[in-house]
Amino acid sequence: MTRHPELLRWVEQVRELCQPSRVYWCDGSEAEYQAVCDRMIADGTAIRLNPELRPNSLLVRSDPADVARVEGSTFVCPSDPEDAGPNNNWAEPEAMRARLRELFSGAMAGRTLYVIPFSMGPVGSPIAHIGVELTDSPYVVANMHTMTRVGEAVLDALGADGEFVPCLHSVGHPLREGAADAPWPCDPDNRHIVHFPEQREIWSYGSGYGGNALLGKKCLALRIASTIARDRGWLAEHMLILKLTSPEGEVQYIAGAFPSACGKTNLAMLRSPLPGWRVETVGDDIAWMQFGADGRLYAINPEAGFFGVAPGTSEASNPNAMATLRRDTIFTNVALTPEGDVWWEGMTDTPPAEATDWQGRPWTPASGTPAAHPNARFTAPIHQCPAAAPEWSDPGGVPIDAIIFGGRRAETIPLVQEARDWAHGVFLGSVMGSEKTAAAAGEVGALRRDPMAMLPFCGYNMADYFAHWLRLGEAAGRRLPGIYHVNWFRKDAQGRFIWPGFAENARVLKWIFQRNRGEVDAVDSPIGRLPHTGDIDLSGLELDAATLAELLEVDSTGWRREIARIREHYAQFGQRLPARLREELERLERAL
Ligand code: O2Y
Ligand code: MN
Repeated sequence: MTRHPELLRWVEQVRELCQPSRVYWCDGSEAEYQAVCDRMIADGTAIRLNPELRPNSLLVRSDPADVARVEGSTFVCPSDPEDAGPNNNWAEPEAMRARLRELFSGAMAGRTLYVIPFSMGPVGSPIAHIGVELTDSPYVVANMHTMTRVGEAVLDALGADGEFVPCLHSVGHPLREGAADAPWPCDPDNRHIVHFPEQREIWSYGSGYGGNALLGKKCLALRIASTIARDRGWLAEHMLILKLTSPEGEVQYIAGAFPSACGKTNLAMLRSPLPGWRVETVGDDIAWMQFGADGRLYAINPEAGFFGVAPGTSEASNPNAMATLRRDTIFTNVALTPEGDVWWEGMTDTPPAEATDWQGRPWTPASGTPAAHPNARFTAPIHQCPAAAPEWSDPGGVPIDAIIFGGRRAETIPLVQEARDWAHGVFLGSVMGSEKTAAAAGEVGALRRDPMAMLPFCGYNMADYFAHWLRLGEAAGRRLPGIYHVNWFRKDAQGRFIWPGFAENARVLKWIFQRNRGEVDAVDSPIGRLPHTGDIDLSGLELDAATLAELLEVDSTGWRREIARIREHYAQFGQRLPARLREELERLERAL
């Protein structure tokens, strides 16, 4: 139990407001995990998969109206709307609190209020932070067990007066006496995912899904943590962290920011085709980074699991992910096979002859609808990943040697470019963007600028966020990581991808590694430093030097078009945009 009076007071206030039938404090034990899984099975929320094929694993089907993060219903509420910036939905904080109190009033009637003390990052790490999620969803409890560190050790670390982020969540579906429950209770018409950055509070109502409900992830570890990081001089980023080891046994750590649908999890778990080169995983989604006394930037992965997209994951695209989810996994919105195992589009070349789709309907390949929802997910522990680096849970973090920004761009943006310096790197991050795929809402191919892949996750005005990045690079005595921009998605005139991507991206990682060690030169160009074509290792690959040259060329016409579009993107930030970024843009224009 806790000795923390403020925590006890808050739980009592929420109990009075939400009127649950009981309060349960989570201890993080295996017995507790099994009990909430059994609860979900008894409630009709989950199905146990065939234990011989997928031991200790569940399939959960969500309500079809509650299948993804909802950016339109996500709010950031500082007192001054300018502090939320053009990148966030703002609402007047007191009006929003009044609305939330209405929504939460009696919202947990007939349900258990679970108190989940959790640590983002290894318990006791100087970079870690503690949150407490109050929720009426057993699905959230089970997922938080895998995604974070839950339990008594967290309460011990919190002590009587430690700092924690209060995270209140309800599915918004009170259970009236004698009424039957829904398999996936939710209130999709009234969803509110609300952040109060000044008070460091999160309130989430109406959705049970992923980023809306597992409040340690996007809400705490990115939106709230980004504001803490701004105030305290560190970085909370939407980045994978990987460890790259050369044949000589030299190690570098690389952090990478990519918008969704760019293969971030695949890159974090990549199996290198280059003899002797090895990639290991520290994290696939979020990095918290602080400068150490030696001036280096140290990163931890604040999470303990993967909440990965299932469709497209296969032995070919990501064998390490497939091995990770062989057991002890919660699958959400995938298809069920007659043998009691899971399936999704892209998992095998040949689909099953029959299955039950993500909505519980009979399905065959002739159905004409996907068997799994495009945003179907697996929740699996990192320690089950064969590629997990032993230091994935090191409390001190790993020293970052390079930061990669990337997007999905069919034209103009080269395979890889190196920033001249930190400020140029911040410029590259501030203008990055990605073209929409069929999996995302909106017109396919339309470009969405997504600076540092943080557009949906930066908890304050993005212009101030750029300034924060620039400031961090200006402090004396720092050994800053190199910054790079990559693009695996260039297409030829026929619309075919030019670069093979997936595991072959290891060839670009090798060049970055060698650049960091000063082992290869680069060519100065108007857009930054580019590789000599001979320095990208193409051994064993059917890609000739001329094609590589095309991937690395400076397309002046394309860049001029790009500059005009960057100007439009920057205009939304008005005078708040750091002058240094405008200067970088002008310098690029002059150099072209
Ligand atoms: O749709 C959701 O709720 C999940 S979103 C998500 C999950 C894991 C990693 N990244 C993301 C994301 O949207 O960036
Ligand atoms: Mn993400």
